[in-house]
Amino acid sequence: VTPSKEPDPAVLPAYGCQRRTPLAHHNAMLTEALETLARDAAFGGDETRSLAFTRAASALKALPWRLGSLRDLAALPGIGKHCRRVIQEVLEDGSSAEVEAVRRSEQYRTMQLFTGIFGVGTRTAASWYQEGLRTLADLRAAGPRLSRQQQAGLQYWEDLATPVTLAEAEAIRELVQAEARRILPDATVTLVGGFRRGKPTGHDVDLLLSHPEEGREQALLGPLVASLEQQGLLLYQQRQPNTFGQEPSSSSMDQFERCFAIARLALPGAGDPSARRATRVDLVVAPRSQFAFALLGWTGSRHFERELRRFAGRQRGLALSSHGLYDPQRVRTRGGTLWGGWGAPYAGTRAALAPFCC
Ligand code: DCP
Ligand code: MG
Repeated sequence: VTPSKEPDPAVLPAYGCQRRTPLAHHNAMLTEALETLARDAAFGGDETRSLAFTRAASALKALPWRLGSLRDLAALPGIGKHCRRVIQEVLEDGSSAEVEAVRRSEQYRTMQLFTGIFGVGTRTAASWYQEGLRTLADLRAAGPRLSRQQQAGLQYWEDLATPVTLAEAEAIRELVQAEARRILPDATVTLVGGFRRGKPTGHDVDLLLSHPEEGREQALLGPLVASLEQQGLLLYQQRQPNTFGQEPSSSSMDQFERCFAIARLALPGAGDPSARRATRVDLVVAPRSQFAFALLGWTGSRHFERELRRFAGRQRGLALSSHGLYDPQRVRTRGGTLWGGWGAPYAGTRAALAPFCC
């Protein structure tokens, strides 16, 4: 493919969800620089700026050649002035002074460390930083009031900071499925998240649970978690009920029944059979009728999902969530917020999603 000098939707369509984005791409140095700035902007609470950097990185990941000069940038959609400046610096000098300064800064490093703890979001991490806390030892000693989830995150930090491998994720999926099928013989357990996108490692194991018969899945998670706990396989678990159709959805999070857990599992292939490590596991339960959308929504990446929803809204006039694809004209709202009780899903669901599902 020859680089074009004009934005060329045939080479790089405008929406991230329309582009083929391989795991191993041609512009890693540039995308890592831009993603550092995206994270830094998010740490500072500036989501709009963060999204601009993420968008630029996403376009570069999909570019089927190595960007050689700024002129070639014309072919890419939505790259602003600031991004161009950073890209130019990296192309000319091999690195960007701004990005290097961010990477060295105490604030960025501390925010990376704190937001990497299970249960700690950007706002909490920022407030700890403002209080002068800098290390895990500071958190343990000075002890801001930690939630049960954060305590577990801190306690098992070392294990949880070690990437989970695909072999470990598969082993956990099999164990959970065997246990689920003891409770409901036809239960299904699907590995989603980054592993479903072909990543060789991840920060957690995302599992989507379902049952071929609508409604039967409701009897699954309680007994499953109890049984895993009884066997000493869970170090932490926190369950949330399904709230679909019951209350307004306040965040971008879906409303499925779920369990955030830390599992304590044997390491596949470890010489010592008692060798175990703590691993973050998310169990999400979807009824059959919503399974396709849950699978799509939980496969990620976050940016792909965001772009898919933007595409659905702007290009098709439809509202997409992990629960379904809806005609907004028929969606009920409460206080202006879309909520779970959305009425009947859009009739053309399968046809509308087909180009993006596979
Ligand atoms: N997801 C989402 N919005 C959220 C939470 C999750 O769209 N608020 C989707 C997209 C994610 C997927 O669920 O890709 C799983 O979430 P993770 O945070 O586990 O992300 P990944 O699995 O992609 O990354 P990692 O490999 O680090 O686990
Ligand atoms: Mg994951």
